[in-house]
Amino acid sequence: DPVTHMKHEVAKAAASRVQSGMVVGLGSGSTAALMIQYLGDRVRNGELTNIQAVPTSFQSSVLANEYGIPLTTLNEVDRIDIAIDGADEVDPQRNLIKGGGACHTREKLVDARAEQFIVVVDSSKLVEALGTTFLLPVEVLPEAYIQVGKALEKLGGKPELRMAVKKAGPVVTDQGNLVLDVKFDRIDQPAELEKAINNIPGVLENGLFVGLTDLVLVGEVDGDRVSVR
Ligand code: DER
Repeated sequence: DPVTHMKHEVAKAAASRVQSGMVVGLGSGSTAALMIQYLGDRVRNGELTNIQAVPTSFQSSVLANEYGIPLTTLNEVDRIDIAIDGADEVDPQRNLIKGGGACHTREKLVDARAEQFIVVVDSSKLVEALGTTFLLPVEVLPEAYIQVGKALEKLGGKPELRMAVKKAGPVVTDQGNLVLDVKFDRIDQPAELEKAINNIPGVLENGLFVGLTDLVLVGEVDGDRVSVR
């Protein structure tokens, strides 16, 4: 289907930008998963040598192991040359909402540290303003989710606890925390809202990625074209 085709095109385009010797941040989600697969192909066919990858989730670690991409950790590298990750929304200033896969805490650590942070999306993720098509994910300490929810309401949000599908009860993140998905009508000041939310006691991280994106690769509906923003 066209969306899957777009995801493949941008994932391949992003993976082709990785050069031998690089330290690469591996994003999470379905588009990043395809990128990891293309990267693995390039490692396996000998095109790419001595790269090291920093994962952003259990998902990206498992995929890297599956495709033979050598893994390292944030504390062992002195730089990240390029990070490639998906997004749930991209606004005209290239600010993002991420966290659809509940991986945004480690994603922001890696994406913010990278010399070049490349976002890979299909065109359905492009929005005029953040918050218009996607709830804002907030990772919270389990013992604080009710009081954090109340603080988010004071900021104008409507929080709901993210429930799991293949596990009874709420989604548990790779860090052992819970996720509140918060409805904001339209986020016109993402930088301010990101700071206000992360200042609430009990919040680990929220899905607003402001001023971090260097390049957005967009899979266009007309098939093979990948546009750059
Ligand atoms: O959870 C995440 O942040 C993912 O990167 C998400 O934002 C995009 O996932 P998708 O590529 O499966 O739509």
